Amino acid sequence: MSAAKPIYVTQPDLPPLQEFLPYLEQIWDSKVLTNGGPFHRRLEAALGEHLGVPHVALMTNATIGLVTALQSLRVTGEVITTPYSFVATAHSLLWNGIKPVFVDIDPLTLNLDPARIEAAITPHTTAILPVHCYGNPCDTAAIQKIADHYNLKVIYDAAHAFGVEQHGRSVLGHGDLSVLSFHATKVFNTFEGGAIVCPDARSKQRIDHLKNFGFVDEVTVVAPGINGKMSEFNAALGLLQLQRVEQAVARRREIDAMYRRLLAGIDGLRCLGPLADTVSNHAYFPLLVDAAFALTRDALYEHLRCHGVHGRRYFYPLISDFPMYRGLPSAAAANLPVAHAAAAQVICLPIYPALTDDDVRRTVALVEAAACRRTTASALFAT
Ligand code: T4K
Repeated sequence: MSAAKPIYVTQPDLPPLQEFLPYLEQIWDSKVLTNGGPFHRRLEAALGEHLGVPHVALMTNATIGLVTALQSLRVTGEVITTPYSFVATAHSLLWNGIKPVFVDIDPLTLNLDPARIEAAITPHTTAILPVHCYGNPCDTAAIQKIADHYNLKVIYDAAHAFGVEQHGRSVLGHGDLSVLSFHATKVFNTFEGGAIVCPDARSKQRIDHLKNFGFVDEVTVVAPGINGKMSEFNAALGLLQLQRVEQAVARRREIDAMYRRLLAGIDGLRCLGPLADTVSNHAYFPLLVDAAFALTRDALYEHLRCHGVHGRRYFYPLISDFPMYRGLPSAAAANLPVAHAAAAQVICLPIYPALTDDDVRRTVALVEAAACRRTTASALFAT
């Protein structure tokens, strides 16, 4: 075990505490803590403007956001989704009594592969739930074409995709709804939090009702809603975080470039992306480790850990391998070869604004040291 300072896969970016205190004083003075207060309204408007999207409904977190988005579009039956994601993606379907149908991913983006969607559509299919994994945009045009042809809804799990743009516009404008996460581990955090990006005022209004138990007014309940409201504390923090997020992404971009430069040329490693014509948020730094590398992905993960660098194997195990999903026909390994390969190869290296250049060099030096094991062995055989 290493005595060096541990480095985790991420660390939340926070404003100086003093800057938050005036916001807290306002909350304490007003005694408005939740239920759509002034900070909640201000953050919804500010996010709409910042992200370049028409309507934003703040939520308590992305998981409740996904559950609510599915409810709001009255999605039932079967929904096509990816096994290569955080488990909340599929859980949101089970919470709605919907059957997930897993479809394999594209080997280059690790997002749902549109070429495999049609074969999974049945008379019970009502929607597609893709994930912009690591913030890399899905093939939104191909997915929409299929959805239009089969009259399916599309809800994007955009938990990783805060601020991501492609072809000059926000990726959050695609599909019927997109769901963001503002969890502590995300590019933009409000401690816990999330939002649903809506195309029009009507869909936002339905979500606003659903996240408040279905109440329309004091005596009218129009749907079996849930409590999905963001508190004033989280919303106020979000306003402050919004002032910092561009700088935070800029530092992430530098770290991403440094990793790519320093890791280039090491046999058996591939950095995911970058994608053409895309403004990334650098939410994650996924590295694929293949058979040409000296160690397996898991051995590299343990090697880094032993030296205090805590990368993460996002997303291993696959969702389809968890007990509540593995009995589904679509969860069979033979149906998901690319996802299985990715789950066995990816390690996400630390990336967050406070990560120093020395931290990046230390992480890469550990990877290089692991790579040298094979180089040394091959050199010995050659002599
Ligand atoms: N859809 C997708 C595609 C998602 O990735 C997620 C969540 C969701 C939906 C659901 O969103 P939310 O309902 O959460 O809004 C983390 C997060 O808990 C989870 O939000 C995230 N995705 C997932 C990819 O990662 P863990 O179990 O890896 O988190 P944890 O607690 O091990 O944190 C990772 C590292 O971050 C720690 O080693 C240290 C650091 N950390 C974490 C927390 C929570 C801190 O420094 N401070 C903190 O407060 O799941």
